[in-house]
Amino acid sequence: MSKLTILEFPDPRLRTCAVPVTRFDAALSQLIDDLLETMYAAPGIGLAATQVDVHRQLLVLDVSEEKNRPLVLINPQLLAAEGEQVYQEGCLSVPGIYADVTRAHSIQVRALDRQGQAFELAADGLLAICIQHEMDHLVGKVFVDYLSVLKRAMVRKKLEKARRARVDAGQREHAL
Ligand code: GNR
Ligand code: NI
Repeated sequence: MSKLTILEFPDPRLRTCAVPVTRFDAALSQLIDDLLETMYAAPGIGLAATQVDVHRQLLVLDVSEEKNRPLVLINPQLLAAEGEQVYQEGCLSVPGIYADVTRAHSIQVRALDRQGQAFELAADGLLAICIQHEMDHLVGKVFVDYLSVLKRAMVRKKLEKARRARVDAGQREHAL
């Protein structure tokens, strides 16, 4: 198992559209385990392969309190969506930024598991939010895309400032 590096907005690679998974082999199983390890370590409640620069339709989730209910969705398809809910979202690819996003309240999804077996899942609440958030990543979408142009510009500025502060801290350390 190994922890993978998570891409950060506005990295253009986050805009890549993922292709379907076609091979259900040991390499895929390893990738799934690495995604889960990376998600739990972050810590996060979901992670899409796009975020670790692997552009295949694969995502992992765990919205349980005890962090013992891993879910794996491969080639997910939205079958139905109903209602609305607003939730303050965050993203491991947009660290330190939180904003309200409106999404469907309940969804029905069809996906494949790690063996390539099809299954259907009905979700509402946080699980539905998380699945929609991760499926967005697979088509190159990030939650800040739902914000106004002005708010998105503010997010960009805030992240750039944080990045500069990190670089400066690194250089000071280097000078010592
Ligand atoms: O860890 C995460 N928390 C979260 C909170 C509210 C709405 C969505 C999420 S997903 C996020 C992990 C992540 O970035 N997945 O892509
Ligand atoms: Ni995200």
